[in-house]
Amino acid sequence: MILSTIVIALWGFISFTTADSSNSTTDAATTSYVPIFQNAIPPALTIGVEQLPNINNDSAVDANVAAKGYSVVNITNTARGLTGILKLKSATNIYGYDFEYLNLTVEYQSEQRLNVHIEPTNLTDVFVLPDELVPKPKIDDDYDFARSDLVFEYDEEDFGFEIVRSSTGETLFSTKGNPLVFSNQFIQFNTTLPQGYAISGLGESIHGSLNEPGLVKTLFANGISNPIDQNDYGVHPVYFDQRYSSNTTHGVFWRSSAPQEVVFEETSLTWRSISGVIDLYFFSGPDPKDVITQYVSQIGLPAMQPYWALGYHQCKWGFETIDDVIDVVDNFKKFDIKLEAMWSDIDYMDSFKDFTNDPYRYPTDKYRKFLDDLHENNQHYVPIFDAGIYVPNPNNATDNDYEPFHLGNETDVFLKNPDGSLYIGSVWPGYTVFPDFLSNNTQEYFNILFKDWYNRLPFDGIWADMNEAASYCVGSCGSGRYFDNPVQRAGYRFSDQNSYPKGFNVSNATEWSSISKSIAATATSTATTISTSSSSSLSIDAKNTLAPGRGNINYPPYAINNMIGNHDLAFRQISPNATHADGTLEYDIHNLFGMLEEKAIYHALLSFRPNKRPFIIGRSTFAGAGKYTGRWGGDNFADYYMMYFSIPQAFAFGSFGLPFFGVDACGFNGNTDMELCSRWMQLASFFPFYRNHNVIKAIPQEPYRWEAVISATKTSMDVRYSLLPYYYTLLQESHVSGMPILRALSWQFPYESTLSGVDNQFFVGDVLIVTPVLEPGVNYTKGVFPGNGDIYYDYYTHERQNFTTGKNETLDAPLGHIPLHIRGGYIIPTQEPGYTTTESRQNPFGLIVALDAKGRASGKLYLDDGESVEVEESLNVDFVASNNKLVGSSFGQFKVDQPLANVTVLGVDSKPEKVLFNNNTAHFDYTNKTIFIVGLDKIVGNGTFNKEFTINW
Ligand code: MIG
Repeated sequence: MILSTIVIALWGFISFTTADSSNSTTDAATTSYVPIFQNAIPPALTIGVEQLPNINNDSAVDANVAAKGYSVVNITNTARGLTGILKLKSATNIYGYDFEYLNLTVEYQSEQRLNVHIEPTNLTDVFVLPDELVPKPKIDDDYDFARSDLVFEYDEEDFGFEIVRSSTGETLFSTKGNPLVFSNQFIQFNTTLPQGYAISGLGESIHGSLNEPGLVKTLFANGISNPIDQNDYGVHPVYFDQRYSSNTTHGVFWRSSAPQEVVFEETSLTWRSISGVIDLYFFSGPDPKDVITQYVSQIGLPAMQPYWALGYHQCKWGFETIDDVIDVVDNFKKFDIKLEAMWSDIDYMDSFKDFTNDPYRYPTDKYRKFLDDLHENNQHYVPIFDAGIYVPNPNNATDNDYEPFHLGNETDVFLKNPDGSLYIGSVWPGYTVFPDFLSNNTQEYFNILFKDWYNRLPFDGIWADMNEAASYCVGSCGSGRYFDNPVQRAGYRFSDQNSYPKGFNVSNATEWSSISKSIAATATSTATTISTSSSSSLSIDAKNTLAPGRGNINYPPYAINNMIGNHDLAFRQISPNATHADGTLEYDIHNLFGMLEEKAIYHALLSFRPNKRPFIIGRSTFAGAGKYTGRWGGDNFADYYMMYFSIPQAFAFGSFGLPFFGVDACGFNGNTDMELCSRWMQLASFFPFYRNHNVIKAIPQEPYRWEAVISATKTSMDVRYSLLPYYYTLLQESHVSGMPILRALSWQFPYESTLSGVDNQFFVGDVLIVTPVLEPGVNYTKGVFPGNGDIYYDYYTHERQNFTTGKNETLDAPLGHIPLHIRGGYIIPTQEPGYTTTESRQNPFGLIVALDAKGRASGKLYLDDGESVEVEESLNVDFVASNNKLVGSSFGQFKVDQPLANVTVLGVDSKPEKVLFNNNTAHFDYTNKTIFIVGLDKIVGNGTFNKEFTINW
C-alpha cells in the first residue's frame, strides 16, 4: 500500500494522457490528445543523495547511552522561576559538536503553564526561533504563583529535570536518568512514560488517534500523498498525554521549527531535533479539552471563518475549460444538490503560472461573467494558488511578459542561494522562484498581486497548495538554467498540436527541442552528483559528517527518516541551504514555509477587503497556522481505510488549533465508486470543511454522478444545513477558546479508559455523535454510547435509544443512512435548509430540545453578520429547559429577523395538555415521546431570538 502511495504521488515525474471525461461544449476542432504535464527539467536534477535514516541503522550510536550529559554549575531563583548554567561533562560530539555551556531558564507562566528553555550561552551559529515567526507564550500577569499546578525539579550532578503535578504528586515528565544532548546539529532529551500510555499529537501523519510503542514520528514538512505513519505536509510539535491512573491530561509543546524526530518506546519517549534550542511548554489541563484550549490559546486561536465556509464545496482537478466548470455548477442546480462554493485547481492557469488565467481555455470575460453569476446566486469561488512563482525565459519576449516574476525580482522578495543568486526551483510551470516571507517587501508584493488578480477575477478565498514548499529539483535547479527554460507544456485538448499553450510564440518550440536534448543528455549522467554547468550553488557536503558552526546543512550527521525519495532533506522540496533575506537558512524554518505563506495571503486578502474574513485552505501548517487558515487533509486515496483515517486526522488537527478541517470526500487519488462515495459524502458532511475533490485522471465524482449518491448526499446535506446555526456557534466557540469542533469520545468522557483511542466515531460539539460505516458491503455499523445513564436519541426518528453503557451497539446502516444520535441534556439551534447558506439564513429557526433523565437540557446559539473581522454586533442566546419549561434569553445587539418556527422536545413521558409560547397557546403534536411544536412563527412573529421567551408544556 505504501509503495503504491509513492508511485501515485510523484506527479512531477509522470506523464499520462487525458481521459475524455467532459462534455464541454467548447469548439473541439483543435482536439488532440497529447501527454500532459511534461516535466521540463532534466531528471538528473530530481535525484537526491541517498541517506540511511539513523533509526534504520543498527550500528548507529545511541546518544542516550554514549553521551555524558551536563551538570548544574549554578542556579538562581527569579520572580517567576529560576535561571542557571549547565556545563558539559565531557564532549562526545556524536551527531554534532557539543556546546560546553548552556543557559537554563524556567518560567512559571500561569497556574497551568510552565516553560523550560535551554540554549547555549554562546548563540553564535545557533538558530533561535524569533517571536515574530512563532509567538512565544507569555507570562499571565495576574496569576497566583503559589497556585501553579506544575512544579520543576532537577538533579544537579547529572542534570535532568522533572515536571510534577502538584495536586497529585505525579511525575508528568522526567529526563532524569538520561543525558541531555545539545550540539550544533543534534539535540536530544528523553522522558519516562507510564506503561500503556495514551498519547496523541505530534503531527502530521496519517495514524490512528494514539501513538504506540515502536512508533517513530518524523516532523518535517513534505508534500506527499498521505503516507501512513510517515511525515507529511505540516508539523505540529505537541503531544497530549492522557492518564487514566489519575484522570488527568497534560500537554507538551516544543516550540521549535527544526526538523525533528520522536521515538516512542514501551515506557519512554525520545525527542530529537537537528537544530534550534530547547523551548518546552507544559500545559497542565487537567482535562483533555482544557489542555487543548490552553495550548491553542497560546499558539494562536483559530480564525473565525465566514458563514458561507460551512456550505458545500466542489472541486476537481482537470476542468479543462471554464465551460466544464460552468457545467458542474449547472448540474448541481439541475439535480437540486446544494452547492455553496465552486473551486478551481491549476487548470485555470495560463501554463500553471500563478496570478494568470489561460486566455483560451479560461478567457477573462467569460470567467468574469461566471463569477458574477455565481455571486448573483449567493455562491462562491475559490481558486488554487501554488507556492512557486514562474521564472520566465528572459530571451523570449512572449514568455518574459510575466510581471509577478519581475516585480518580485525587482523588489527582492525571492529566496536565494547561499551565494546570493536566486534559488531556482521547479514546479508545475517549469522553473520557479519562491517568495521569501522573511524579506521586507514580500507582504507588499502579495498585496499588489492578489489585489490585481481579485480585481480581474473576484474570488472568495484562496486554496494554498504546494506550500511545504514543493520543488522537483534537489537543490537549486541552477540559476543559469532558466535562460533555456522551455515553457511548461500544458497539454489540454484545446492547446495546439505541440501542446504549448495556444497562441504561444512558436519559437519556443525550437527551445523545447534543444532543452529536451539536454535533458536526455543529463539524464544519463550519474544521479548522485548534481553537477550542473550553471551557477547552482548547491553545496555538496560530504555525506553526514560533523562540521563546526552551523554544521552540515544539506546532509546532517543525524539523518532523520524523511519519508520521500531516498530521505534526502532536499528531495521534492526547497533545499535546506536556501537562504532567507536575513540569512536564516531554510534548514531551520522549512517547517514554517506553509504557515508564513498562509499568513501573508491572509494579510494580502485583508489589505483590499479590510473587514471581510479571509477564507484560506492550506496544505502545510505549523503550530499557530489556524489563526490564518483552515486545512484539508491533502492527497488521500479513494479507499475505505482513508475514509476511516479522516476521523483521527480531524481529531489531530482540532487539537493543533485547526478545527476548520476536512478531507477530499470520495477520495483524491484513484477512482472512487458509488458505495464509497455515498458513504463518504455522508461522513464528510459532518466535518467543518465539506469538500469533494479528486485527481485529474480519475473518474469524475461529483455527487450527481450516481443515483444512490445523489440521495445519500441530499439527505446529509439537509441535515448539515439544518444544523448550520449549531456549527456556526461551534466555530465561534473554537475561535474564542480553541475548542475543537469534532471531538473524540475520550475528550468528552475523559475518565472512561475504554474510550481511549476510539476513532471510528466522533462528537460534533458536545451533542451529536456520528457513527459512520467505514467498510464496504455492510448494512450495519457498530458504536459505543458513553456516559453513566446518559440518554441518546436517534436524530432522524427522535426515538430514545435503549443503549447499554459500555456495550458495542450494532446499528442499522443501509446505504444512504449514517447513524446520528443526540445526547440528552442539550438543546441545539437549527434553521430550515436552503440551497445556499445565504438562503438558509433567511429561513425560520428551530430548536431540538433533547431532555436528559431528569428532564433538563441546555444549549446556546451565536450569530453575527457572518463576514466581519471586527464584529460590532453579535447575538448570544442561551436556552435552558427544566420542569417542562424552556427559557431563551439573548444578549447582544445583532438583530435576527427570522422567527422561531419549530421546537421539538425529545424525551417527554406523557402528552402535555397544552403548550404555551409566552402565554399564547401553540399548536403541537405528540408521538414517540416527542412534542413537535410547529407553526410557531404564526403566533410569535419575527425576531424571536432578540428577546427573552418562554415555552411551557
Ligand atoms: O502536484 O494542483 O494536493 O489537491 O489537485 C500536485 C494539483 C498538485 C496537489 C494537491 C491536489 C491538487 C494537485 N496538487
